Amino acid sequence: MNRLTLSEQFFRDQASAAASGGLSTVLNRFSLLARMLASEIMRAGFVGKLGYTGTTNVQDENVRALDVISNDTLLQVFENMPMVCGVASEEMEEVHILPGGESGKYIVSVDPLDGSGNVDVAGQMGTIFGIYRRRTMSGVPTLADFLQPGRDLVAAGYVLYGPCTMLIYSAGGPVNGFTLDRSIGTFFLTHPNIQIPEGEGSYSVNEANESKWDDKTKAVVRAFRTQQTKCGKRAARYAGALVGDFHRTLLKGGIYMYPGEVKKPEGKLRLLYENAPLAFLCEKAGGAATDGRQRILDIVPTKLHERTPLYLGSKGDVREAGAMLA
Ligand code: FBP
Repeated sequence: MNRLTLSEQFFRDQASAAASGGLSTVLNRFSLLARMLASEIMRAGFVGKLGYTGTTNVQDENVRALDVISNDTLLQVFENMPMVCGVASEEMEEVHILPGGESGKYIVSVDPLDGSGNVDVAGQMGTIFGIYRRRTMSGVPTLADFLQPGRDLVAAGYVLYGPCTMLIYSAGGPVNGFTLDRSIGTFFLTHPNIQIPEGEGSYSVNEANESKWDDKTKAVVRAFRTQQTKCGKRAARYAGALVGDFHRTLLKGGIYMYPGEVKKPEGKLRLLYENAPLAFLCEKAGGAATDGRQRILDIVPTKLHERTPLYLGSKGDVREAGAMLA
């Protein structure tokens, strides 16, 4: 079967986005990063890279060897790449200015290895990325170049490392899914123009956190759990990796929730390189994404590692959750 390759699709998107030519090159770098990390994850068990480094990151989370490897690989892939001037990463406290990228017109925000807690149980993991045009014209990018709302994303996507490696992205048009043929190291189009189903699927939330939620949040989750929602019955599914839970929701429908807590109203997930890129994809696929009250894509970050609650998935599900939280 003559399947479209990822590179061919990038060029088509670049033409339709009237992009200057840099965008497809930047997207191709994420394809390279995906293939490199897929290989690292496959070998981690054999080369003793499953464990912790003994350090903590800016999120005050224990850092695993693969977290460091993923971030180092990200920086390698974008070094000496004149289209990109800077990188924001979950694993780095400050933005990373790329040497020689001063004239680059894009910045990237990345969660290099999402769901890294799954690494030693061979669970799903992922990489999440967003691509913005810088706001300043040239020179060293400023924080303002990174603190942009998701509605200004030029492109966003994620890589899913699971039984197969997939790359799903949108450059402003349809959401297209590509599957890696490891034998030749090429991604092929397998899921064209993904549209999130309505009225079916699963609800996905870590219910062990229930005692930390306020009453309205408890009521929302209880309604889904007891199949009392107006938007239809849902199965319970939770992979413990945002990319895996979102990918299932995108293809099968339903809702993913990471609510805020009474003592941590901002929740756990990060706006810039987790919530906004996935919200961008979710809306392009016909779904919705909020923090429980407002559209994720309208939230302007004030800090690089800002967190927000996250409700994303089928429009009807997210709307019903929002109505109960109001
Ligand atoms: P990182 O692994 O990139 O820190 O992402 C956070 C995350 O692992 C998500 O992938 C996942 O959805 C969530 O945390 C799981 O959190 P919890 O263990 O509290 O349910």
